[in-house]
Amino acid sequence: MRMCRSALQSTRVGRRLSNIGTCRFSTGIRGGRIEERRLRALVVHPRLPGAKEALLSWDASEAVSLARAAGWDTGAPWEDKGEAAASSSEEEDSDELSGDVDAIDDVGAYIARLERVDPRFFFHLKELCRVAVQVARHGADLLFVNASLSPVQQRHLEAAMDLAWRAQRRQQKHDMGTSDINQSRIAVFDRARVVLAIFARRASSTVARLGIELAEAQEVKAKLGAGMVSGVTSQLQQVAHALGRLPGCDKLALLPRSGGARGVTTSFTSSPQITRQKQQRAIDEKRSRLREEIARLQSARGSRRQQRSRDERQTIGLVGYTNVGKSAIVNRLTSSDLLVEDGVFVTLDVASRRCVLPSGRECYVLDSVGLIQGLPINVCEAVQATVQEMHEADVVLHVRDIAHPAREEQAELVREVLADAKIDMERVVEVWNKADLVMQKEVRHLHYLHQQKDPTPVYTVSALTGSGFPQFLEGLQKLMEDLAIKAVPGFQSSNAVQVPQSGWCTVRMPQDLSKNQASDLWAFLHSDSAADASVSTDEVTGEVRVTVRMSDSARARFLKRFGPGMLS
Ligand SMILES: Nc1nc2c(ncn2[C@@H]2O[C@H](COP(=O)(O)OP(=O)(O)OP(=O)(O)O)[C@@H](O)[C@H]2O)c(=O)[nH]1
Ligand SMILES: [Mg+2]
Repeated sequence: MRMCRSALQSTRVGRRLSNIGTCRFSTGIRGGRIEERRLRALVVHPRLPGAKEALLSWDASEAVSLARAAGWDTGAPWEDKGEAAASSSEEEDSDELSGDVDAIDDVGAYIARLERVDPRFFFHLKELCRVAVQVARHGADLLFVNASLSPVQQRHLEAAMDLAWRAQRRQQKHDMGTSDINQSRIAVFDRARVVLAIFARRASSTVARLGIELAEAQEVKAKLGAGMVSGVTSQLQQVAHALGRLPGCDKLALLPRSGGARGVTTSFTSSPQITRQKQQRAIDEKRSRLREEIARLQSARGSRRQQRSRDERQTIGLVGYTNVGKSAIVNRLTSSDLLVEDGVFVTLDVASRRCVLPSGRECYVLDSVGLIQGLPINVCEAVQATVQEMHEADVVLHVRDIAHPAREEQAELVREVLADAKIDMERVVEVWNKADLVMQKEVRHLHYLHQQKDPTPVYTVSALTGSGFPQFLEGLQKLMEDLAIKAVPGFQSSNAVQVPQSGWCTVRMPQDLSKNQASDLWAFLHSDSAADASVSTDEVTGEVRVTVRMSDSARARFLKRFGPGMLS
């Protein structure tokens, strides 16, 4: 056994990496092979005053989805819920702190009801003890608090989780005679950190990976600023007291001999301030190195964007809360096969596809990274790229899951992000997806309510069945044409061109056109409106006539460039 332990400790997987994205954990060596299992997470959803009770279970299940997207096991510890409750009923009777398994709801999250947020631990003391007991009892490898934690709260929670970790080891020793399992301490994640863990796990591009490294460096710096664990000894003793009731544990054995927890016992060779300054300097240097590298790589992405704008095709960007069906809509519009899955953050990078509108006009459609409450927009490169792309899109489709109970909250968050990014709301159109899951009557009612507040048209579609797409495409085309006309120089000024309705028209090509003029004209007709073009020659005058279907915007551009003489 000793051999196994040392071999295990010497492997990278044996120790949990400090990196945000770690999701696997070695449990030992059997038959010469390292056995791995997924990290177990205790998902704690804090229920704070003011939160909608009706959305409680959705919010908790979203937290569980986030943990699963990070690659963590959220189910296993709770499957023996009844068993755990029965076996420990004796202790629970004697102490309400160690009970409360009912607080783990059907979706697998522990619901912590809080009156207010504690500045030191996030949870009030009683709830903190409960959380620690849950973590210890179920052998969780990490704690995910579905909220935003300050660096101080994170540090203090880590100290409390150290006690839970000691309790886990003692329990294992008590039950199995060994405490080899779970060599690593219990990490604490808040919502932003989990999002980063998801991106870290699945980041495929170099920019994305560097972005994660930058976020990690920022986090380490914030933690340094939070200082040491101090002034919470009595609270930690209370936690140890609650944990001491678990089988094989006793309060005194849980508290570290120095009387503190991780952070308190750290020894410094020089003064703490000097060491911290040195560490901060090193982190700052790393951050500026990473920023430079990211900027360099992003300029390459910028030139790809310029390439798109040079070929004059308009761009439609899709934005929306995660899991609303953005990729499914892009697939339907462009006959692509982008990954579509039920879960959060399935799409982790912006993708561009070509789409042909009913008029035959081509444009680009951009799928994007979904947004979510508590998303660390400033540190997540992929999310920043999404916002940037939306900024440059001609039309932004705000996709909403109309069947979701939290659809209004989700929409509000997206609108806030668009407003923060100063995206012109005139270019934003709402697309209500998943209409197949909602009764027609309800959709009509929702339309009515929407129209009371906002007269801009919304499109109701189902990416699954294709319903609503013909009207959606027509509306989209019209909007893009209107926007293109506005973009024509001179529009709405004193010498603005007169733009007739779109449709068929005839271009008469005089015989005295120079070679250059003729080729220019043909190039224009070919690129902008050549679909269904037919060419004839007047037998008497020899004039060439091209009958083409032109959109309003193409017609406006034609008139600007070649004048009204040739068009009828
Ligand atoms: N019933 C129904 N399900 C849909 C519809 N559109 C998408 N879905 C489902 O919704 C889930 C999410 O779809 P995606 O297209 O991956 O959603 P997304 O917005 O791209 O999600 P992220 O990339 O994670 O932000 C998948 O399970 C789809 O099958 C729809 O119109 N009706
Ligand atoms: Mg997607």
